[in-house]
Amino acid sequence: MNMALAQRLDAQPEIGEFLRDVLEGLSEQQKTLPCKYLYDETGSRLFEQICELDDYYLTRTEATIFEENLGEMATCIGPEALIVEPGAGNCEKIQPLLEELESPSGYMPIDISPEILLTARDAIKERLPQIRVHATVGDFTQHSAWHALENNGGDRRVIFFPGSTIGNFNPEQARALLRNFSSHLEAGDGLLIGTDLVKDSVILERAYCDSEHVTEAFNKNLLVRINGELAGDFDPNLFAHRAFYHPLRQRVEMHLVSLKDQAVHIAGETIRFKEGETIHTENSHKYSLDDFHNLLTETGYIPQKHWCDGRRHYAIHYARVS
Ligand code: AVI
Repeated sequence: MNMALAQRLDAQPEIGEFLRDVLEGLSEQQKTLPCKYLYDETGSRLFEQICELDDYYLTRTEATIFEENLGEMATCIGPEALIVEPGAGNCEKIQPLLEELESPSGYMPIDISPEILLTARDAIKERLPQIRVHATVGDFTQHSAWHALENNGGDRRVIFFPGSTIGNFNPEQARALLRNFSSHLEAGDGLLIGTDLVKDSVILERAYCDSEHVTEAFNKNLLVRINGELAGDFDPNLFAHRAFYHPLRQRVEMHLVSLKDQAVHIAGETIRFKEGETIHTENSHKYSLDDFHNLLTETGYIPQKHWCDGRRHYAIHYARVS
């Protein structure tokens, strides 16, 4: 390992975790990189651009379902609920619902980034000064992030988890995450969650292999990030973006394909690629309505209602904790 990198690892332990995950993932038979690393500053900006693309129907469709059904959603949630949003980011999606709810008891965004969270908290306080905001910094996949809920005397809680984020967890992880959510709630508390539906593979593949090549830049940014943060020497031009729907696994897989036999160096380690070999960078699982209802039932919820768009591309589910 080179000296400069060793010093940075000492100063920034989170880079050590990134390096470990990268070297571990790239030493597997099927090379993989955890999709959470797609979201550095550039990756997050590219993801925002993806959400605006004509080909990426998810964000737009979900927003339409919210717009058309806010009243019914607010009725399902009921008065005086504390809304908890894991991975809240800029907290934009929740705002129309907060406005629609009858006297919500508060809003608790949980996010790993204190800067984004605090900016969002201030924006909500300005737009909705009557709402109590309890911003919580933490990784919602870790138990510690949920401590803030424990002292929340008696309020009914509703977890808000939009964006089909659940799709980026494999089925066992999704089951564990939904169980983790319900284990921090009580009977009668709720979950409002967005899921992308199984559909024609042409529509799915266009969404992840868009004609403006933004998803390609998003995927390849992972290599650029490794070069910048971990002293890597990937040539992104020697990898191609590939995204395809796997009908049996009901997921879109995103890969980076090596265009030739090549060796890449990361922090002094050599990683060899055969021509055509891939790095698997993300899964995006799609659920039928029945599959997702079963998953909710198995993880401690009673599905109450769901809303879809006219083309049945996307669904938002409300479920109560059993
Ligand atoms: C964040 N997540 C729900 C997106 C998805 O659709 O799986 C991430 C994404 N990857 C490529 N395009 C968008």
